[in-house]
Amino acid sequence: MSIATNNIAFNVEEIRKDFPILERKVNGYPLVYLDNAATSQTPQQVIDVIVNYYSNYNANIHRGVHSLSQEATDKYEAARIKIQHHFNVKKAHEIIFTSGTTHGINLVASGFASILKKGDEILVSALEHHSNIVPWQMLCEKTGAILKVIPMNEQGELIYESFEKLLSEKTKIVFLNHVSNALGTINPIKKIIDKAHTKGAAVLIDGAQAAPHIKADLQALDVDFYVVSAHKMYGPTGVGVLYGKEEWLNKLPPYQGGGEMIATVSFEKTTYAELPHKFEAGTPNICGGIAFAAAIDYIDSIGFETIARYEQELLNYATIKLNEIEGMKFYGTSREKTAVISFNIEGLHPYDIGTLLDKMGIAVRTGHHCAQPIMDFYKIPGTVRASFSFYNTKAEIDRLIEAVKKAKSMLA
Ligand code: C6P
Repeated sequence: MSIATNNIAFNVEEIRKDFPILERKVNGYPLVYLDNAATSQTPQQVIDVIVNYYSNYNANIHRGVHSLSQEATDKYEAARIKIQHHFNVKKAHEIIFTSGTTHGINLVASGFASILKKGDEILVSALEHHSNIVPWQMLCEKTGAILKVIPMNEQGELIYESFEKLLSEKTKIVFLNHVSNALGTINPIKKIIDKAHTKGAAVLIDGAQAAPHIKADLQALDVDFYVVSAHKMYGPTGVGVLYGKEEWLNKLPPYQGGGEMIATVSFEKTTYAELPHKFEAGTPNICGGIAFAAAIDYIDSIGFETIARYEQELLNYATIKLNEIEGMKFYGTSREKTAVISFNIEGLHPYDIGTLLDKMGIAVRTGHHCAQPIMDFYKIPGTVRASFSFYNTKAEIDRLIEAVKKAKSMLA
């Protein structure tokens, strides 16, 4: 299948050749990988960067005078700048390397312990992944701050009017995702950020599910913190970034102590390094950071506009086809959504469907998707979630449909 875009012709069959894993079989069937929201697959271009790092210049960074260390340091810092430009961030030191989204959120939540006092309020959306709930609950336990929840509607959208009512001078930070992992809903983050700022509240956006699909301009958004994971952006696991506005990062205390994050150490007193090193204790995932930048190059070589257009086409096709199956119920029907379909079939458990799909070579996620409050809202134990990427095809969606029908007849 090939679609015409501005001036590039996007040929999915050519793209698929970049992903060696898509060649493999699972349970005797060619793999249909529809679990991209959990982790995306890695193109050969990124795998090559990883192999090259360990084959040619593996060394610790920022500390050696020797050539390998210098080479690794240069590539790692170049990766930071690539990521800075990708997200249109003003200063490179506002990009902090982390092990992923979860790490980034914990870093900020833990730092806010020194800012919040008893009775302060923090607002969370009802659509969050556990990573963007639990660290804040822990913060509330520590500080006596109060967690308030912005509710959602049946379509899986935040109720903006409720957010306006909950927001007050007592609100110190608002945190929500750009895109819901369980439903695919794209949240109106710009509107929320601007409104929160009128009351002086900071805003943290969990961009884990948006980053593979939407190019966020962090200066235009005027967001205070934005967190992502490389492994959902065609990069490796164990690396991500936290963006923080310089003034906020200066206000927060270090998260972990150790090497790299200090200026001077004595038994009497330690002083901390400047940004970004203040938040980067210990040896980082050097290869991961460099490969993350390569993944961004890869995405850019296709282009976000092309990706969005193609993935929306897959989403529309899959939604229409799945909807023809009797007993089908979708969760998350927002008009603004990424290519994620969460569904159940009347009378069947999502886990049983997922297990049978796997037997037919189709990888989806089943369960609560680390978003139990969303499942509680719908009063269900979980859903089957098919999440699409630009390397998926309509033929693969046809296989999903046939497999769901087969699973249904087997379980009936
Ligand atoms: N969601 C999913 O299947 P980490 O594990 O730190 O890279 O990302 C955590 C995380 C945070 N926020 C959102 C919105 C997420 O979707 C995720 C990861 C995966 O939906 C694995 S649980």
